[in-house]
Amino acid sequence: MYKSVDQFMDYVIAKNPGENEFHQAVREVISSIWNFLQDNQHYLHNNILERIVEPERVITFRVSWRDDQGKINVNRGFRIQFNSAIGPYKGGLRFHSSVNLGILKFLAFEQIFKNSLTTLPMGGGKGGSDFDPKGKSDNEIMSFCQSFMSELYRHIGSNTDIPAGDIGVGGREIGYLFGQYKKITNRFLGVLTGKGINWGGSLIRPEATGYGAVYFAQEMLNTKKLNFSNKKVLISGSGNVAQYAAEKVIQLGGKVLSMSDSSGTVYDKDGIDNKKLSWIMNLKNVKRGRIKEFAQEYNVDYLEGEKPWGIKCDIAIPCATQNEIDEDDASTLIKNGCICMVEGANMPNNSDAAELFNDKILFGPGKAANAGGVAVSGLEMSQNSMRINWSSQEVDAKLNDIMKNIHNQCVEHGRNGDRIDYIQGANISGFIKVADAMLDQGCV
Ligand code: NDP
Ligand code: 2IT
Repeated sequence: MYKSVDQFMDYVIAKNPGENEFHQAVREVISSIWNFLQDNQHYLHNNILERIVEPERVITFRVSWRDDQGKINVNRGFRIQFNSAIGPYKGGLRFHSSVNLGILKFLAFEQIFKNSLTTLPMGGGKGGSDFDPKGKSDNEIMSFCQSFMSELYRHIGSNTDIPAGDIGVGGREIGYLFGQYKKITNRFLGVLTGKGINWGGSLIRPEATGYGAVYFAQEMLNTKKLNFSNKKVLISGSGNVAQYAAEKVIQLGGKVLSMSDSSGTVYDKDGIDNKKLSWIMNLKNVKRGRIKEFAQEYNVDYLEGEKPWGIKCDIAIPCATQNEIDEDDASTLIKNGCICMVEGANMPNNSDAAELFNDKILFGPGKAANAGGVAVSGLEMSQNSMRINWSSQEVDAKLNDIMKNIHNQCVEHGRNGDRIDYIQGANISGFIKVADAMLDQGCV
């Protein structure tokens, strides 16, 4: 039996060398549930810890595809089927040049607890490729997606593993992946979520992660009798999650001061309003341009190569990628008056930054705050099984309820005097359901 978090982490690190993001995600979960485990020794006696950090299955495969010049390119494809104790594996696909085994294992590990928090029956998985979609033609994206699915199809299924989008995978990619799955198997199944609305998709799935993060923030603010009205909000990223977080903040009367991409940040002192946001959506989703073009079009500041965290704000919603905020950024944000940090992205704060925020201000960890996306994916699966479609209002109301429920779970297991430790609350709640299911199902 492990005597300390450090001793357990020595085991994890020795067994998974070089997978830094995975170590980071595991350490966060294990340290925040450690005291709970000491009071609930049956989890330790049944060795749930070693079992829960070992993926049930890891699949890697070659993806060969032809570019527009006719040259054959090779990428690596992955699917991590981490835990199926409470439902079929469920989680997104990421296409980004940085993708490697350690990053996908961190994402799949987080997904186990996130999916558990949603209250829906979904296990944890993640996948993707080191394919870089930047600058690729539509035809090249399709060629890659078809080749990727030509191998992935044999490992997934509507009751086995249901992938969706993540960085670099949106509606266009899900369409090409679904088309290839259907062609190979001759089956029209709910085997992917984030599908187009005319062929099995759910209303509100594109909006769900961003909206859900803002609903979660509203719940956190509410514990202090605060709300979004007239609050200055920093958003990073300008993809799916960022766009709909911005849309909801604007609807609730907040002022969105920034958005960004990997090249830099736009700082709009007047606030990005609905008209400007729809310009950005067209830029990113249709023209596939850079955020700098927004600064040129609307004559606002462009901070080349910078992140938004030096700008004074009340609320920060990072929606780009992991470890985009370090301890210095966190100190600056707190010093500048930030009262609430909501993780739209997965693990956007490094460990030191997350700890600082969690001690000092309202801190919504990703596995709770961004669970709205996968929650509505779960609702898409339900609609597919029933062969019906719910209205936007119905799905949005269910999403709002789910985010409130996740907030309640964080309060239940994270209350510490008059303070709520959301990291502890989310991890303990997420863990109990999965660990109990593993115990029920025996030594598998
Ligand atoms: P998109 O691909 O739609 O957008 C990603 C955005 O983040 C882009 O603006 C991109 O800029 C920026 N970005 C990506 N990587 C980096 C990097 N290494 N450095 C700086 N900027 C970067 O992805 P999503 O909006 O779907 O995902 C954003 C985050 O939200 C991720 O952490 C994802 O895991 C998480 N998430 C997504 C969910 C979903 O349903 N889509 C659900 C829950 C969490 P550029 O174009 O220059 O690369
Ligand atoms: O990180 C995430 O939760 C996602 N990318 C969404 C996963 C999903 O299955 O909708």
